[in-house]
Amino acid sequence: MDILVAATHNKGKLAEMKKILSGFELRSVGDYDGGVEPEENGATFEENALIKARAAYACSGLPSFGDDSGLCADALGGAPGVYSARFAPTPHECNLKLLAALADVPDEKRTAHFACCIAYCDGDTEFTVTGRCEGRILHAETGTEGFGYDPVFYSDDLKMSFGEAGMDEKNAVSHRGRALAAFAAKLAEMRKNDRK
Ligand code: ITT
Repeated sequence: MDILVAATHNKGKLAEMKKILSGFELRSVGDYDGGVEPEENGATFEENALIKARAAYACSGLPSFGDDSGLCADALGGAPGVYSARFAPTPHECNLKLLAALADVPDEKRTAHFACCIAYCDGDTEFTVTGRCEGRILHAETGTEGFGYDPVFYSDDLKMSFGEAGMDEKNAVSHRGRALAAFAAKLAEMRKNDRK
């Protein structure tokens, strides 16, 4: 089975990736880099995904991919966006800070989306794919499933918060699920071309 190194230290993300890329032996970059993470100083999800994929390839020497993702709230001009992971010290505090920032914002202006960019790097080839999902920010944390901002994000597709959705339900519509599906399709195309 082909090996792919996932440039993430986030266990929630890795679990979702393993489900969707089940045709690959997925390893975590943590098995190679001793926990050292590259500085995600890109201005876009795409730049950060490439930084992660290149760093994972540099330390593993194996085909690697990195994902950068985040939550963009329209009423906050797209924040926290690429700063989603650094918005506050813990995921719960991130949620509370977001809810406080939107405290006076009415329902119709609480629209938001999750975005995910996946970058692939194997020393020869690099490419990126993206996925997004639409919804809005709730008024309180709802549900205990998932991770990060899931409890405050109401999914337009699922008609419930990601915090209430099972992993399979979330993967079917989520930004990462969609980006991973596009990524899996690209990998399949590459494999097919390699065999020609
Ligand atoms: P790695 O860099 O090790 O992959 P990370 O948690 O720092 O892990 P990102 O840099 O991609 O990941 O930061 C994205 C943040 O956005 C993440 O920490 C969550 O707070 C949030 N996020 C991304 N996808 C999410 C999802 O599906 N559900 C909830 N929150 C999510």
